[in-house]
Amino acid sequence: MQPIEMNNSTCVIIPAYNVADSIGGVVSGVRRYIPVVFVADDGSVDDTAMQARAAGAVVLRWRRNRGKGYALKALFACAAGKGFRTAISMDGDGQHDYRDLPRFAAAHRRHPEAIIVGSRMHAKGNIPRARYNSMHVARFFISLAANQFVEDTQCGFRVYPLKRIEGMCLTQPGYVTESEMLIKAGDMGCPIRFVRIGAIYGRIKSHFKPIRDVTAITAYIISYFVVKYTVEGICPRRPNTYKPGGIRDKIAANRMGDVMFEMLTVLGIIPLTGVFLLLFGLFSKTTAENYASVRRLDQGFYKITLATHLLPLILVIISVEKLAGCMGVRMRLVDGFIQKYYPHLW
Ligand SMILES: Nc1nc2c(ncn2[C@@H]2O[C@H](COP(=O)(O)OP(=O)(O)OP(=O)(O)O)[C@@H](O)[C@H]2O)c(=O)[nH]1
Ligand SMILES: [Mg+2]
Repeated sequence: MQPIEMNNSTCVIIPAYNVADSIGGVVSGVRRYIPVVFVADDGSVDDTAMQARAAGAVVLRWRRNRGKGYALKALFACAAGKGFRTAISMDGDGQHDYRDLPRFAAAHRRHPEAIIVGSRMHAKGNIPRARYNSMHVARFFISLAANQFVEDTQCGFRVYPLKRIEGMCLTQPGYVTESEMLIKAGDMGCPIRFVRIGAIYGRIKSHFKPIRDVTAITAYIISYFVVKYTVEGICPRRPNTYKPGGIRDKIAANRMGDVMFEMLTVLGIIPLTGVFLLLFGLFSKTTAENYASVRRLDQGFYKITLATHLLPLILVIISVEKLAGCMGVRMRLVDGFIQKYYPHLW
């Protein structure tokens, strides 16, 4: 096994929570390619930290569990503090195969300025149906916010040029952080590329709670769009709207304020869409080429509005499917629905 030619400026970072069974194998596998591995374990009640250390990782540990996003932020700060310029993030539960590392390294050499994300979307058959569908819908909205198509927005196997991370203010907790990073990086003009990897599910235990985490990601994205589309509406030719420390970050600095803002934007989405429609239709006469990110898409404004307003209908369809399932009727309505209304726009 050859160490990857990524010079000494690359390390691997792994958030790990109660993954004592898998973390040793992940760390020792990774170290066959990249010698420096940082693991962040916050509050695991098993031997995660001990196993990671025994396999040769440097372990950051704190007692209270603070979520994947917090662990990632600590890992980025640690990697940058030790002088690394690139960090490759992986999961510690064995869902990412360290033998894919050379392909990530090759993609990084081809696109040194880009964030490279693993993509499992081609392996639909290996992903639990509900998870795949949520990934499909997330991809539609996150790609829009990031101003480019991102094939799999929920994969944690990624290459980050650390200067991209240092240039943004990360405010969201838990599983929202990784979506926030793609949105902000893309909305600052950072290219995002992908490498196809396998989807490993099966018996692996997940801490991702579909209702809690999908709701949190959706609320954040909607609130982000409200700011983005206000800026795009009043500024000409301005597809990249994110500025570190700007209004969205200021609101998010206070957790309570952030939650309130998200609730208000979600509840107010119908009148807000009307405002954007006015800006799109009327303001465009005075502000040349406003909504630059939307205008480059075929029927972009119409499709985005439709997709946003149909979100509650997905929950209704899922409930109907569940009800039918209880009566012994197997329905697959939601798959076709999201394929139709959350299409690839690029
Ligand atoms: N340090 C830390 N790591 C976490 C925490 N939550 C999850 N992780 C780690 O993050 C990685 C991904 O977590 P999962 O719960 O499997 O989430 P996921 O892979 O996005 O979701 P699935 O696709 O359903 O498996 C694993 O290595 C977890 O151990 C946390 O609170 N703290
Ligand atoms: Mg997982």
